[in-house]
Amino acid sequence: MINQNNLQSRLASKLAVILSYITLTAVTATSAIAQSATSRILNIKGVQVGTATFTQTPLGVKVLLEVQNLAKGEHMVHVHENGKCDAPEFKTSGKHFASKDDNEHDHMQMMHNKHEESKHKPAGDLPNIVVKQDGKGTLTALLSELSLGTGKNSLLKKGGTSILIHAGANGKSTIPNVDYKTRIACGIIK
Ligand SMILES: [Cu+2]
Repeated sequence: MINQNNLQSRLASKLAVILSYITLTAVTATSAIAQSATSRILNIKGVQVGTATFTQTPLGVKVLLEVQNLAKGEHMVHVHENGKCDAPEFKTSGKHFASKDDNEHDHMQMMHNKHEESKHKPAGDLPNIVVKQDGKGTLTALLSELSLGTGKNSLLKKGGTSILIHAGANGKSTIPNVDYKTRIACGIIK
């Protein structure tokens, strides 16, 4: 016959082990900075045309962008300042995402020389993606001034951010009769 007290104490110690495990898991999960984020990129019709993955590294956020079913040629790609993608114009995604340092930098530049436009690119600007004949393209890049942390320069900041693909680059459009700056696809970064 099993002693009732003995059984109770054995159950209690088992419970203690389970509880400490749960606590440990919870602490680990909440204290860690998000190490990666992703984005499903949709065109103006709501069809997915790309995926972006963002990974935190000591040097900044590494970006891998893969697209399909886009017009052949060079397309501008930027992180925009709002986590919104309302088709068909994607205006709600806002302007290019600039870090706080960018704004200070631009201000200093303007103070220094009012007539010369700042050459410093917003922190969220990526290199152009080149789409091949088959409609596919891949881009890897590093956003050195941005993070996936909790600060103002985070891609996961309050209000979110988005990744935008434009119709062309360097004044050239990939789509006939469509301005090269036209926003053709958008994905919220989560
Ligand atoms: Cu843009």
